[in-house]
Amino acid sequence: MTTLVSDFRSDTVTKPTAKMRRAMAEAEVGDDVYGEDPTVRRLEERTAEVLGKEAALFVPTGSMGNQLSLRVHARSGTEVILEGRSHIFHYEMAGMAALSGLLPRPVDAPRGRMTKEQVAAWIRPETVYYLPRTSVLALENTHNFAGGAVVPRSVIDPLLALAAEKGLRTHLDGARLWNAAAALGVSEASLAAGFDSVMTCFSKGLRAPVGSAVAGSKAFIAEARRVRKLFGGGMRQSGVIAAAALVALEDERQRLPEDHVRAKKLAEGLAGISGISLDVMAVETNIVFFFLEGEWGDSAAVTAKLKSRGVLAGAAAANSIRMVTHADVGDADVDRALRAFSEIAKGH
Ligand code: TLP
Repeated sequence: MTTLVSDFRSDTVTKPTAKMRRAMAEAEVGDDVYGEDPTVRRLEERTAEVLGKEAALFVPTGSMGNQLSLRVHARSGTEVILEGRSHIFHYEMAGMAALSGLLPRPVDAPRGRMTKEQVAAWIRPETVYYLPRTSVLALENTHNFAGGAVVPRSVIDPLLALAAEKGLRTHLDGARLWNAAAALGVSEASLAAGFDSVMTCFSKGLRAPVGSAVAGSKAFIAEARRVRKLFGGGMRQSGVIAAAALVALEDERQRLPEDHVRAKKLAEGLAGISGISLDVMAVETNIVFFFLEGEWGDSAAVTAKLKSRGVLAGAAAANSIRMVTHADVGDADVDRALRAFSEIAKGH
């Protein structure tokens, strides 16, 4: 697909498909705060099934899903262990502190893969009464700011075993769990197994206009429903948006490998340009992170030059850029982006 602008800022920019729009127009709805929206109920049941959990709850955003999960799992004044570049830590407005009185304890892990030893070192000893308690261990899969890195079961299992041994609750930020499952060729349920709660988004690579879900035990979801209301997320005829999310869930997962192939192609092209530092092997899903060296200068200036060539990319830090592939960028957009980078590198 060739468009006027090639938008690689995020997979959140995807527009709903014609089928989603039709489903939205025709959705059977009711007041979901009264539990009367049949489309929301269908989405929740189907999501629980796909994630291998007892129940699920539709929430407006991934951030709300993460934050309400932490609120349900942890008492105020306790600590949450999570990866240092995780979305919950960096991009949710210090939500766990502001909304739930929780203190994050970040662990820096390459590729977002925390080890049992790293996490064990941050768990507070129950025997010392004057230390805060550790309540939750949170993982992210795929790990967005580790470049869409996949976290396999070989990394997850020892962490969940440690959490069980130490009595911690576990949460998975699976905003892009769909991409992790596609990249590994396994089911989403197999990657969600063992976590007390899982958040996932329909609004990213799956192209729904709005919406995420949390899943877990029936008891967890009953509490999560209360906290969703507390956080202002009780929605009314939300079947209108759940209808699009249902189409996303059924139709869009099989398409994700295409995005991964394009991300790889983009990464290979970029790695061949002088002054761009990028590990092509580390590109496992739809996110490409890279660093600019030498002559390139500031990433904000580079993204401005890209924009004037019809290519949108995200300046992730002073010298790094994030580009994300999705359904609304095709091969021609990748070519255009690579052409734009080559021109900028040559100083044209
Ligand atoms: N990620 C967005 C930005 O907020 C960075 C993006 O463009 O990638 N968990 C993960 C891993 C995420 O990447 C995101 C959104 C969220 C949670 C939050 O989802 P929303 O935006 O629905 O609150």
